[in-house]
Amino acid sequence: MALDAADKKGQNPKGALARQNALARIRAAQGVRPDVADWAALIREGNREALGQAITLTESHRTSDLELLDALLDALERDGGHTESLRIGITGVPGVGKSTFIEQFGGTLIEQGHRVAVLAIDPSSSRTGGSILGDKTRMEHLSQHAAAFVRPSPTGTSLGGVTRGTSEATILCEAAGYDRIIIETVGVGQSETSVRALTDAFILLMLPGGGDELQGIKRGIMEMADLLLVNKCDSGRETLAEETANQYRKALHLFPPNPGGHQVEVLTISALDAKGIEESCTALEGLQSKWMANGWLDQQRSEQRVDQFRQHVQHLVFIRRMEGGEVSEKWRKLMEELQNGTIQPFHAAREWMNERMDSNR
Ligand SMILES: Nc1nc2c(ncn2[C@@H]2O[C@H](COP(=O)(O)OP(=O)(O)O)[C@@H](O)[C@H]2O)c(=O)[nH]1
Ligand SMILES: [Mg+2]
Repeated sequence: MALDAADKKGQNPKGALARQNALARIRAAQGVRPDVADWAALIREGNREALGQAITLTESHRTSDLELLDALLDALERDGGHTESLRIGITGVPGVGKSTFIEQFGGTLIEQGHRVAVLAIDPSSSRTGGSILGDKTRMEHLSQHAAAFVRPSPTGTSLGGVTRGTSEATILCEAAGYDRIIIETVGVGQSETSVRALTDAFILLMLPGGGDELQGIKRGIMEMADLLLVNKCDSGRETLAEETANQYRKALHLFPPNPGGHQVEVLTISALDAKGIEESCTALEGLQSKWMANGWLDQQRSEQRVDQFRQHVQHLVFIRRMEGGEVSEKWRKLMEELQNGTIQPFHAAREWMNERMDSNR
């Protein structure tokens, strides 16, 4: 940041020029391998464009991109200087106010001196061709802040799960000096479990009322949460919100003990009126210090690394075997048989795998 400011004032024209050249090389690097050391240095300096382009690699399935990503992560790793980060997952049904909350919460974290990266998993639907929830994932205010980096990432038809690459995007953001990484889930389907597996703390947002039916949120998701926030506690819903919070507090007593060894708190907030945001930050800080003291933060991350390794192996094996396969005669034949119902999906998959194993040998 300080470097950027100096550059803008023309105090460091030589450095600015070198960085501009490096960026131009990264931009132009189609087919040509950009200089990974330069790229890593730009990310370390907090250059947004360099970070953005690196995150784009995490969304790619091309072997050459993944090789580049690997080299980049390696260069960043060797640089050392890791920030003490907290990775925070935010979940809740669509419309509960996740994006609105992140705008406020992120703003408060910045006021407290943190640098905030938001990886919003944008539910751009392959069916509607656009985001179901409008433009909220852009987080207009937060994204304009110098200490924030907001990156919507398409879930679309992602091969290998909604969040493949999100763990690498997190590492890239941390290397760029962001110490609060917020990941917003789509709030539908599988994304909660995958985001939970990438984060230190998981926050569940709920609506006032209907507490006993768990509002379509599966019990399993409530069990994953470290902090519960009843949002929209405003516009005459205050009493209802408090009642709902109490119902959840009671329900939580029946849950198995949390592996982090903490009592899950339930707070009432209004993301719209910025009520209860500081309390949410305080609750989270409390969890972080508790987990640092009892070792849960390290233990959980260690388990997550092993878990991610397994997933990456599966994914890499999959794309290696698939390479070019979709255009083959065998693939077309199996597709036809599947569509006609003359072959069972499991059998077709096994036949495909066997053929690929032979041809890749
Ligand atoms: N009254 C009220 N409305 C809110 C609050 N938080 C969010 N909203 C509104 O709820 C709608 C959905 O919010 P959004 O943040 O996009 O929800 P998301 O789908 O969970 O990300 C928007 O129209 C928001 O303005 C709140 O605390 N109170
Ligand atoms: Mg949203």
